[in-house]
Amino acid sequence: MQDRLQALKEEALLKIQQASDLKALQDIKVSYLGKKGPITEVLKGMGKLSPEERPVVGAYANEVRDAITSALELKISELEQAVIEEKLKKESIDVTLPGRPVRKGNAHPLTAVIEEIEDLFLTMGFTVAEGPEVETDYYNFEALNLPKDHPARDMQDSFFITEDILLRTQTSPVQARTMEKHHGRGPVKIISPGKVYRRDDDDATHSHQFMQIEGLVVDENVRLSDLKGVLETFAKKMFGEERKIRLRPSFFPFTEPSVEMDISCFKCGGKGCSICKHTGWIEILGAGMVHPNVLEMAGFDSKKYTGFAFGMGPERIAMLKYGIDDIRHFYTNDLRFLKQFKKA
Ligand code: 2NL
Repeated sequence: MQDRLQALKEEALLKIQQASDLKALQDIKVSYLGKKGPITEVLKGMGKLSPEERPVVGAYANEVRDAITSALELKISELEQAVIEEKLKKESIDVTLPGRPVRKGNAHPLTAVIEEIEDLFLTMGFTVAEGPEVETDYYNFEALNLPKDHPARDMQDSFFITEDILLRTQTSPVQARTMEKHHGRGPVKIISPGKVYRRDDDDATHSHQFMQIEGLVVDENVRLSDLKGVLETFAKKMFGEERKIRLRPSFFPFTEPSVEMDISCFKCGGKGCSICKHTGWIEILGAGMVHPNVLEMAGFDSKKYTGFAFGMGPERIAMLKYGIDDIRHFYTNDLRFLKQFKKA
């Protein structure tokens, strides 16, 4: 009986050794250790043995079963490990391969210029303020010292939606709204970039829709010299440290006094060329000291507070800076134009 068990053990261990998949091992398990398997058969026949032989054979039968069981378990885990390794090998990726190139776009030239100007004023302690493009007559005109029927309203021919609502003609309403929110307490120090609308026939230098950046500072003891200092810093940072500025008297209904600022020509340095129309100077922006009526209407005591404000057109600045000859290029989205402003 022991010989028979010994033979079964060797046969089973050999088959286990040779098995190449989990299914074959399962079959071996069933055929050797199952209820109808040879080992069970042997154990069933133990009744015929003498009482002395019985425990010896029983113990050996158990030993054979354990040996087969552990050989099966070992082989199963070997095969499972092999399956995992095979999978890992097949699915491995080469992390050193170069990736697929991502095509990078670039900011629209107007966006780039506006962000450059914003950054510049942020370094001088300004914050950026925004507001609605559809405005009331009050914020767009009246709060800025332009009562109904004031002749200066003609300077800004407008798109009215109703008698009282229009597309803003300037970003000044943002400044008026911001001042109101301060409830008569300074300081206010903001720039307001954004889209504005005026009734105009489109041509190389005019558009019915364009961008504007305005700035406003309101506090105690703000003077024209402060305006000059801030705008000179802006001109130098934007157009080169060697720029000179010049202020000429002008008129805006919301400022008094009002000025126009020129910069010395960055192309010819002041000698005269086609960019500066042979004057040596280029007009860049309008500015002035905030009109007392505007301060009072926004809730500021004009005896205590003074302020300066300015407004510029980013299109004009971008056209000068990059030598663009037609404002319509900014709005027609021709990729041959837009792609020229990719940064290196
Ligand atoms: C120009 C001129 C300017 C302002 C805008 C302003 C705003 C408030 C009060 C006073 Cl709330 N002024 N804005 C002042 C002077 C000039 O813009 O030529 N823009 C393109």
